[in-house]
Amino acid sequence: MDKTRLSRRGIVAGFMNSSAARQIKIIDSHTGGEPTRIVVSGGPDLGRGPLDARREKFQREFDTFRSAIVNEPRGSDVMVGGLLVEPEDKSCVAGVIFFNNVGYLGMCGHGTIGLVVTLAHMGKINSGEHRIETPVGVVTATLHPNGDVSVANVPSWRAQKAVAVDVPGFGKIAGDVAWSGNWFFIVEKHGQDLALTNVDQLTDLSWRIRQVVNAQGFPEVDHVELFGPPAAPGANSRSFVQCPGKAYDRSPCGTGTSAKLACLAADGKLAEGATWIQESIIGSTFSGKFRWLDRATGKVEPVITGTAFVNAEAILLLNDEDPFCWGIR
Ligand code: PYC
Repeated sequence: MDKTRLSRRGIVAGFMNSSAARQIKIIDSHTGGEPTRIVVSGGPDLGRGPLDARREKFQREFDTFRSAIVNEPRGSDVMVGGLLVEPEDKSCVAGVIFFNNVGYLGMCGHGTIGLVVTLAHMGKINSGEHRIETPVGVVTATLHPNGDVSVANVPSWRAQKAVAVDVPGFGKIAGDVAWSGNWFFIVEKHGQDLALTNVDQLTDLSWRIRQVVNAQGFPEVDHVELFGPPAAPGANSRSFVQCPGKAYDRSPCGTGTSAKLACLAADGKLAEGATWIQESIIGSTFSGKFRWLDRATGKVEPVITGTAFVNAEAILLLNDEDPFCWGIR
């Protein structure tokens, strides 16, 4: 019997024969409050080859699958998915392609921490160092004996300092453009209270910033990060990070913290190896530090450390006859 599809004949006495639907095995976790859904099996076959090419194939041929996994009614705007794939680089324990409610990510820091804890939960890795392949390069993750995970991210740098933009309704704002596996616009002076009670205003401001930054010669920037004073004891800074699909990151954002570290390094505001504690808008924290790769180009290797918890193992059922099977988009 073909168990990959459910036909009308599978509807018996008002309930569906769900065993006949396409089955997708997932493991969910959250890292500092930000969810990650790893697709363990049942995902599209993207073949072999470099992960950036496989990500393109994912987008070109299987984008409905992305939406089915992370969008409502199974997911939400804040959910980040990760498709587990065979790595091309055999020194890696896994390959992963991260995606969200609107598209694909180069790297995802909170997602990599979630992936590492997921792989440990599956019995695939023990504590120690593990290389993981992403579409933008290999990252090295360390699962510590206490369950924390450190991720040495891809080379990161500030591409442009103090880009001035005129934001409708908010006025002139300046920010830095930085790469850390995703492109960020990083703003220190914005006049906003970085509080959960102010999320609607922060969302509105960040979205407007992104539109003007994109129009002003940086079409690649799809994450906006606002920084301010911390609330958590011992933290250096608090942030609000807006993701490409307008949801805000509940974690301090691994690639966002990496981009911030690259800017701090470029400004000489943080010494190589010194610890930076980044707090999220909900009060969760990552610790970060960096190592210089090339002072001339400003390239650093950021390392971020955080904690994730596995909170679900499930089989998603994709039934073509469900009008919202492929997600609400
Ligand atoms: O942790 O890098 C991150 C991230 C990117 C988007 C959401 N989280």
